Amino acid sequence: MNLFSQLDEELQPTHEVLAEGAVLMRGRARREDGLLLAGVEAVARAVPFRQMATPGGYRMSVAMTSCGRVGWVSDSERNGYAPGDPEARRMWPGMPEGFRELARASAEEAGFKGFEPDTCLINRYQAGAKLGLHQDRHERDFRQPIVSVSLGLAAVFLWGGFERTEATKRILLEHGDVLVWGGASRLRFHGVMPLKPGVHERTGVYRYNLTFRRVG
Ligand code: MD6
Ligand code: FE
Repeated sequence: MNLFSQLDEELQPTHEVLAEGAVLMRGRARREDGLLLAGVEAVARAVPFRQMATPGGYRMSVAMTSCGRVGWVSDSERNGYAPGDPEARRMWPGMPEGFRELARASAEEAGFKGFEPDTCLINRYQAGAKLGLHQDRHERDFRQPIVSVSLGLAAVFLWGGFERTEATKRILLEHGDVLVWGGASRLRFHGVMPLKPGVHERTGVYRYNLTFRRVG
């Protein structure tokens, strides 16, 4: 290995194609982590994280908030996108500085040009929190990808197929990893295994996941 390829490896986040339309860019957002975490903090000051109820009558172990034109709302009656949090009686704040640009640039690097997210959902996990297998299908146009950014403690992501019962692959998502998925992979089932307890130097006992979407 010469000096240049060594430098190249350190500077270029790796692009790993998981399946058609799905690209994992390890470490892609690491150098922007300060900006992103400051943004998360600002959003949570406007509309605090909370563990929402599900239409099935459960309480999610993951706490959520959102920013952008719309955000995610779930309660015992319904779930979907809404302009604000009905419990906080607040509109979602705008996307913090740098969010939109990171999403747009990451999508483009993965082959999705012209991605203009209108929301960013923010998930906060603490030890034991998990997300069951699901598809993301409340957005209008499935030709638009989703850009997912992981911060803080690492989590095991379950990467499935197009039926809930299909076998899943396990992918470790670490601080700064960006996963862009769309195209043929857009409706794959996926989830997150219970978070292992730990302490991360940037986020303490939490893992955050930001998903940028174009809802409509
Ligand atoms: C998470 N992510 O990583 C949960 N959905 O905490 C998701 O559910 C997700 O990462 C759609 C696209 C990318 C994702
Ligand atoms: Fe999802």
